[in-house]
Amino acid sequence: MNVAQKLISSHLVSGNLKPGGEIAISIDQTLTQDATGTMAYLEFEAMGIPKVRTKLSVSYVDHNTLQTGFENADDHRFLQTIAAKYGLYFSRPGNGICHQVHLERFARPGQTLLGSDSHTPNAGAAGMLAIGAGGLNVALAMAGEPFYLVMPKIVRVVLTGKLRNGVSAKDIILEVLRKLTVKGGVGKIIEYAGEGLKDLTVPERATITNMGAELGATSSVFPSDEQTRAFFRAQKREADWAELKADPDAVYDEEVVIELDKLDPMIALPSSPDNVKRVKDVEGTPVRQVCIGSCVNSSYSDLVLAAQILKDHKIHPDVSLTITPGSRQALHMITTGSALAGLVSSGARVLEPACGPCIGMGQAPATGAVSLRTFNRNFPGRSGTAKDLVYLCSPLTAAVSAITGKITDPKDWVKGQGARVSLPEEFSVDDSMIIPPSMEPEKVVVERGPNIKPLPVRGALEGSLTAKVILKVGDNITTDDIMPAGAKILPLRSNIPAISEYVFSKVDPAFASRAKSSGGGIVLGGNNYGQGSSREHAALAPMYLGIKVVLAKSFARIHKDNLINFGILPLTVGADVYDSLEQDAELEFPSLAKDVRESSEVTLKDKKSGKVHKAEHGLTERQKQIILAGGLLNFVKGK
Ligand code: MIC
Ligand code: SF4
Repeated sequence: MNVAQKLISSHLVSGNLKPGGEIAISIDQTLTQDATGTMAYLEFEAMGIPKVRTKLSVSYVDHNTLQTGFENADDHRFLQTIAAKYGLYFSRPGNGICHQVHLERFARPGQTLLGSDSHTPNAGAAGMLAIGAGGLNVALAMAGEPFYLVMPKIVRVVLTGKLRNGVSAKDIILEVLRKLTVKGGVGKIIEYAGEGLKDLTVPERATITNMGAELGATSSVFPSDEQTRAFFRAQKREADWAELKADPDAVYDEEVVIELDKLDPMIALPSSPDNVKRVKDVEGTPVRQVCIGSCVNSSYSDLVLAAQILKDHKIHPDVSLTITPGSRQALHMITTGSALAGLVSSGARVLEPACGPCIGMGQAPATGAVSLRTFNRNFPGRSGTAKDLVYLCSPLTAAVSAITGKITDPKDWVKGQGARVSLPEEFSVDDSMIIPPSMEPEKVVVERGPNIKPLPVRGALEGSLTAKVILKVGDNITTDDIMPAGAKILPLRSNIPAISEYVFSKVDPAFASRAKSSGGGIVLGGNNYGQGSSREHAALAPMYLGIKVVLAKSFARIHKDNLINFGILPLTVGADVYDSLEQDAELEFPSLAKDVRESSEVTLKDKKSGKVHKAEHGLTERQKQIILAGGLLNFVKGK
């Protein structure tokens, strides 16, 4: 067996390892972050279970740390008190980004982790099976239920040779994205192998598994080897380490080879993580902002690497440089070493350990300005500026370009000097900002601010339906398009009526009012609809507005699950049907519930042309029951 198969088979509750079928796996650990966590805990509370039933569950605060009003602070209090009451660890605001902290302090080789954030596979760097999912799926896992998914194909990515000076882990994953695209990983687990692994430290591996999310992959995983052991030793928890390797005769469904010694520094151009070119190809492009951080590139080593470049220079007068450490541990270590001094003297603006600019929580770039970021996503407008020009690259490329003021290939710059940072012998370990669950849970009172509104639910699926296509969109629509984030909208994550006003607001500002005035409707999308984040608000808020069906050429995994979880029927249509339907088309589904129950296809009629089409639902038996019940909560209550 390969590593992924070993992880799955040791947790298999139902199904088998043949790709394409539905399986269920038991979940050892869960994580949530604040922007998805408030809903997840409201959902968990609704299940009436006194204490989480996982080996470990952690609630992080990292997204909504900008407190421009009472909302985020209220949510933090809610999350802290609910964690204390229900047996969760609570990582306080300022302690760092969930994925960074989880890897440092909680990841365990051989175990499973389900997180309500799409970059949860970050922990795959430590030989875990780590999967991102909607908050409701995570709430069910906390209740001890298994997680259902389609058994993925396993892709082996073989890394041969050694990285050259100036080339780093970020360039590896950007190259994988260039080859496979943002939909190339859908229905797959990416497993890394080959001699190139020997030199890759766990934080470097995490850069690669983290951004597997951008491939649409179910997860990404590395074996657990001596590098992993060294990381656990340095984190002072070697006892948590266990070896996990593929058998020598392991088989894979697909294979990709990356020759590390031929790899160049890579860069994703606006505005998709797979729009990847060599840095050389865009060298000289003037840069106005450089941001180093986000869960993909904010480890201690990333920051030290940037500091090594920046310490003897001043940043270009036209560049604003921000540094966001991924965790308090990383911040503490650059503070006690000399790295922070080097960064500060270069002119960097140092932000608190959190998601920050990655999710549009400040640092929106200037109009028409190129922003060079070490982040994982550059979806249009995500930075907070309309028509933004965000490029994604490694910390090395970012640091060098901050000095020159234009996109610069770091390979030429770092030439003779060492451009790697080895793993420290010891990380500075201080878990005092992680609060353990209360010893007297019955005495804990859950604090609920006025921003926390109850969860809306819908009724059972309609027997028949007539509704209008109220929006037609193209390929690769992201959840940032459907339910934007940023400093203004994120604080409304625990208030569905309020946040629903912003559904599709960047694509079509009249969407919410049109949905309300037409009593709901249908959305028509192209390929890979709903790529990107795990935010269930991208399903929950449209459901609140009355959206009943999404027709698309294909769907991204997590968003499809979220649609089903909240009773919106995802239907797949061919290119001919997509082309023939205009926005405003009125569609009739004469036997909606019956079709879902009894067939794999749903019949729909275009009222204007009179044409009858078939759309596939591809739902498993369990998913059919969920959709018919009007969503997962109704389904669970019914059980
Ligand atoms: C993101 O990177 O888009 C987020 C914000 O972390 C999301 C979660 C969310 O929207 O709360 C994700 O990746 O799942
Ligand atoms: Fe936070 Fe950005 Fe990572 Fe999402 S991708 S968890 S917003 S740092």
